[in-house]
Amino acid sequence: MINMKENEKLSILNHSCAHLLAQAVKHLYPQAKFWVGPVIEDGFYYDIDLDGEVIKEEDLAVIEKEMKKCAKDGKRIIREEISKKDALEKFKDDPYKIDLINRMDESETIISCYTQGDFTDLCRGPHVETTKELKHFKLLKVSGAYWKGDAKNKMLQRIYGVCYENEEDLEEHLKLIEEAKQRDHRKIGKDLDIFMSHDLVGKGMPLWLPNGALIRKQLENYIYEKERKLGYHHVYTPCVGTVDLYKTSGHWDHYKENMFPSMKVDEEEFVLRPMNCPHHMLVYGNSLHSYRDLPIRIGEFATDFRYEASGAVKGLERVRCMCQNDAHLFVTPEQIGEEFKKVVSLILDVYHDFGLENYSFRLSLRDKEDKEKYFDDDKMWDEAENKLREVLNELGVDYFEAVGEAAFYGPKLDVEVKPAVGPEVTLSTCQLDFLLPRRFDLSYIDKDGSRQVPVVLHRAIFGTFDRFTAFILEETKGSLPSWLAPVQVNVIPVNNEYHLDYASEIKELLENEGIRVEVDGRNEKLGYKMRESTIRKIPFSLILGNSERDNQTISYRIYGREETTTVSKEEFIKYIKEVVDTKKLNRDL
Ligand code: TSB
Ligand code: ZN
Repeated sequence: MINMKENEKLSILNHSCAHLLAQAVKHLYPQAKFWVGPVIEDGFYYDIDLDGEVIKEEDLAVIEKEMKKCAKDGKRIIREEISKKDALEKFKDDPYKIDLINRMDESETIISCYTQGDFTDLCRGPHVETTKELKHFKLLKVSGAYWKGDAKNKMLQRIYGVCYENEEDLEEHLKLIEEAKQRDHRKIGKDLDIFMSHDLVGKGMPLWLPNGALIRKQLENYIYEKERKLGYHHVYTPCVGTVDLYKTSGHWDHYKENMFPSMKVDEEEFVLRPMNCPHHMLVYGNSLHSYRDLPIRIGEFATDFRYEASGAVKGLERVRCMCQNDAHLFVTPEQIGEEFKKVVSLILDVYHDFGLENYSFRLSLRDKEDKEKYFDDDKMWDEAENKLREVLNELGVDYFEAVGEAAFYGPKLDVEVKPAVGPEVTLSTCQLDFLLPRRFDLSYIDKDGSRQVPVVLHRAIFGTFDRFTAFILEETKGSLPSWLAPVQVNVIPVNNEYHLDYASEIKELLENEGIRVEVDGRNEKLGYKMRESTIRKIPFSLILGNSERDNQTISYRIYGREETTTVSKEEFIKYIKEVVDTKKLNRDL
């Protein structure tokens, strides 16, 4: 999709279309007041205050019609420049415009307005010459948006739209939107019974249904084995901590706005934890360590709670209750490079296993000039940053350097992915930390007997099981590799009367081999059951009729393929076991 913000012509077109939208809304809803109407990556929006009236999706067509009518008039779009004083007078009845004017830079003594027909809006421009140029547009959706993005403010209505130079480009855009909708994990998650939400549980608190729980369990087993082989030690720690714990870690001062409020129980004041680092610091500190013991890798599949804005929560991708695939690695300063390399290698290894290719690395570094944000130890920062760069170059991975984006406690590497809908998100992360071990007074005894402070690497390979599951559902469009699929084999007897026994026998054989299998013994036509198997995206559908029963064979069809293959039942068992055990990707079947 073209980035509208980066294409000057499309940007002007979309911005002008936002004005056209406002003009049409003003005709239909005379009480409307307008906040801002910017161009975004994939079109434009306008935030509107309708004084209590609510615009629904079905109203968009009516607004669109009015827009077409306004555009047809072919009014010239006229720019006018006025003084700040005159602008304040002109818009005196519009608190939103007054707010905008007052927020303008002192240097902006001249303010521009654009008028088309009966509609004038405050705007820097530029715009198209006449409204006639606005022909190929579409309104896409409407949602609530707090004024200035602050939940304490009034809820405005945000109408989204898009505008192109020609109909073909618009059609192409709408097709991509439709495809993205189909690929959205919220739709797949619902269609395949993977997760649900309920108001009684709360926003951003998804419930994993049996199918989702099966997927998650496979992910857990998979990464647990990888980590165990790499020398990780897994722990279980409570998903609450006292406020004092988070004061010690510094989260209480620096991360409080992302935390749920505290609760008092007897004499203790608890918070639901937003991160697991403090608990793992205490686990490390529970025993004495020599330099010989390091690196020490403490892992946990740990539940965390974070306050995410209600407008930001999204399916499994952005939740308020999440489970991190977390670990904290305690290393000597000399071990930073080697350990970081192991983490990046693990990330690459895992992404390879899942066949993921659409991701990018982002290395966040400090801004050397910003002495306030970053703790002042240039030597330590330089060494660490150089080491991370070195490792990435050695591994031959491409990465983007984001200067000034490091946390105050150290540089980090993130893996970014693009969901079907919405902006990029971080999946894996590896963050260096020089401060936290100090705050917890952690140490190890060095070669010379001195007491040294370890460096910590925070890392999450899947990020959270929640976000990773969302992503993998979108990447595979719900057609998961067999080892992850909740049901791996669907056995379909051609005719229940004659073939159900054989189907049940095959089911038992497969089950004994650890395969997740179901028999579709409903009294429905074969075609119907096959279609259903496809809708459920089950990797293998077995079709068992007379020939299969009499010859003790199996005919199977792989999801998304046309052909049916017939093999002996022993051969099939061997085959499916190999597919599952080697975690074969669907494209390699
Ligand atoms: C890696 N303390 C570190 C940890 O040791 C930490 O918490 N890092 S984090 O804040 O970046 O979170 C780890 C990962 O959790 C992120 O990379 C991201 O993939 C995932 N994540 C963060 N917020 C959410 C959320 N609201 N919903 C789902 N996943 C999330
Ligand atoms: Zn951490």
